[in-house]
Amino acid sequence: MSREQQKQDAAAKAVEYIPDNSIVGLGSGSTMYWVMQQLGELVQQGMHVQGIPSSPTTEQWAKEFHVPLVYFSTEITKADVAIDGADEVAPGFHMTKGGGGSLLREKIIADAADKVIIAVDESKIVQQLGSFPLPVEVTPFGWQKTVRDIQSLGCDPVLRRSHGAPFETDNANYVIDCDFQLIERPDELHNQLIQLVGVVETGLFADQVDIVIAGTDSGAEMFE
Ligand code: ABF
Repeated sequence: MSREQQKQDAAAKAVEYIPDNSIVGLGSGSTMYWVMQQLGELVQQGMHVQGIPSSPTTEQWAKEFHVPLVYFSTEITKADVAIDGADEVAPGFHMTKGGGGSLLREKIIADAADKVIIAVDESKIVQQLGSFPLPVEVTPFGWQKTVRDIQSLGCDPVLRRSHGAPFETDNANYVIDCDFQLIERPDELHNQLIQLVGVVETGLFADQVDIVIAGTDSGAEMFE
C-alpha cells in the first residue's frame, strides 16, 4: 500500500472523531489534505463544522473543499477537536512536528482543543525521536546568538532557508532545524529550549495529544 493511501486511511479514521456542530482545529501538512477532502464530503452531507486553519495552505484546502472557516477571536478561544499530522511519533505520544514550519500555530491550536488527534502514515512511527531534525521557531532578531545557545544543548543547528533567504514562518519568525541524532528525554529538552531567550516554540509535542492514528498496510491503527 502506498504512503499516500496510508495517510488517506489515517485521515478517514481521524475525521470520525469530529462531532457535529463543532469547531475543529486544522493542522498542516500533506495528511491534512486528505482530512480536508473527507471533511468537505461530510460537510456536503450536512455536517456542521467550522475549522480553524493553522496555515495558509490548510486554509486554501478548506476553501477548495467548502469547509467553513472560523478564526480565533475574543469569542472563539477553544476547539472541540483538532486534527494534525506529525514528522515523528515515539512511545508516550512524544512527537516531533514542524517540518512544514507551522509548529507554533499547530501548538496553539492543539492547546486550544479538547481532544487532539494525530494522523500519520506508518513511516512516522519511531522508537525514539531524533532522526528528523527538531524544528525550533526563533525570533529573527539575534537568531545567530540563539543558534549558539541552542548548539550548547548538544545539537547541530541549521537555519532553515527557502530560495536562498531565511525561511519565514507565518508569524514572521525563523526556524532552526536542530539535529540531536537522538532525543532521549523530549520533555526535558523542550523545557531547556523554551527557556532560551529568543526561542518562541519547539516542535516537541506530547501532553497535547490524545489519540494517534497510523495508516498501515493492514488499515488504520489507533493508539490512545
Ligand atoms: C504538520 O505537517 C507538521 O507538524 C509536520 O511537520 C507535517 C507532517 O506532514 P505530512 O502530513 O505531510 O507527513 O503536521
